[in-house]
Amino acid sequence: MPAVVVLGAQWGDEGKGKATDQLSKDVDFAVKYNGGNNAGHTVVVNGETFALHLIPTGILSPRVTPVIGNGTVIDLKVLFQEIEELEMRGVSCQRLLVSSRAHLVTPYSLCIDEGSELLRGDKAIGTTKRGIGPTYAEKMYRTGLQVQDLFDPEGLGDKVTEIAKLKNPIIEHVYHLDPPDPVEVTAELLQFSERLRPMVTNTSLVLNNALDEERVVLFEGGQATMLDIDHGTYPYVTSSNCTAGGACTGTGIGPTRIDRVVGVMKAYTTRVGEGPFPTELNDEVGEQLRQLGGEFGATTGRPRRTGWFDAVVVSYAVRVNGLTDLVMTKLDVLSEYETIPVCTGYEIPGGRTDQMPDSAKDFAAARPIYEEIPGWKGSDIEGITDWRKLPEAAQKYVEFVEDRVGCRISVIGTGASREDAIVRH
Ligand code: 2SA
Ligand code: GDP
Ligand code: MG
Repeated sequence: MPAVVVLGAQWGDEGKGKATDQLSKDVDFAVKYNGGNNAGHTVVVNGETFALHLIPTGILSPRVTPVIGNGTVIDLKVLFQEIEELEMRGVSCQRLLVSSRAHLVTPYSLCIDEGSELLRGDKAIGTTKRGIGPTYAEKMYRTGLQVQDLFDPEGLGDKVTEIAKLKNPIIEHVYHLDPPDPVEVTAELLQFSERLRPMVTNTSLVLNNALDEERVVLFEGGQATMLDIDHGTYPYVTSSNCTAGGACTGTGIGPTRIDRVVGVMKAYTTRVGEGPFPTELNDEVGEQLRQLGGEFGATTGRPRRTGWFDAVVVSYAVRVNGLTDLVMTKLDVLSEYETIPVCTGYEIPGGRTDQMPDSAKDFAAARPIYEEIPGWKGSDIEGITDWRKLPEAAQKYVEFVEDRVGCRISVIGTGASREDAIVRH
């Protein structure tokens, strides 16, 4: 498997961190292709918990070279904090490479994320307030700052002044926040440039050369299919391409180089932030799932919304990403139920469907149609690593989901630790 993409098949927090960590033992390069420090990937190694944000999860495996690709947005202060924290815990960040074309999150973007969410009131997106959307907006508006700008102090100053000219009137008069001073912002950015310099390179060239030499490259998706700017539940999405295509545009490799696309999904569903969620449980069952699954944001600590597994969502993810395999995580969390509902279709204004509605209005109105699958209540499956040791009802649950989403489930998670998984294929 020279090039494999690992991405979220639902609304994020499916356990991509753990899934990529498990694959990392055979990997040479681990590449982040989208998003920034809105991401939170949790990996438990020998009882120690690591939460990765900007740095690829692959950093935890000594043989892996971690790469932050051009499709990402970087808050330098957060990046160096993360590096320091990892180094203090004995994880070396010496190997980290950063694309010279990645974009920089500035205090202007942080102010706009904060201000616009506040001003939008009940129409807010529920962002992580890490400046992600405004930084991608700057990129598309062609006034963004790239990593390489850090090595041209005069040019950087001019660019920051230009951003301040365009953004500060809005920050001050519309959002009523203190407008950042461009001279201070430039100085703050420049204070990181010499520390960053040894990591900065043409990562597209590095990765293409690595693939030419048949080295194994793993592309780590941030957020998820349903949060993708093009294919997600727009406007309740993040501002990057989380789907498989993003691995190409976000790193500078061609689609013909990708061999496998692995989607990670929970055995149920969660979402953090606003937006439609047909199988959401707004009752004590939802609260129980949240507690059993420990469903709280790995970056913001926000309680995640919870609901039953939605096969319409995941079969859509299979289609838009061209998934070759699925990883099902957190099957152990479902051990408390007599029967487990699985959504296999929706009632929408035009009738019944088992396809993701193309219209946002139809999706917002979708009512789930459930099939009840017998549970394995009373059997503790935590830590099981052998398929044959899973209770038959749990095997049937996995096979039912596999059939409804139309993609093989190659790995099943049975606990948070690195080794808690059943590998089937
Ligand atoms: P943003 O900040 O502009 O990307 O927010 C836009 C939407 O994207 C959602 N989003 C996420 N959803 C799930 N997990 C994410 N990472 C953290 C985690 C989230 C946290 O791992 O738990 O800690 O709250 C993530 N990042 C962005 C976000 O909720 C908005 O709906
Ligand atoms: P990511 O953003 O997709 O990497 O996922 P997060 O790390 O934000 O959230 C997933 C959570 O589930 C983390 O706390 C993981 O430690 C945990 N986790 C992953 N796989 C499993 C599993 O199979 N069982 C259990 N119980 N927890 C898991
Ligand atoms: Mg997460």
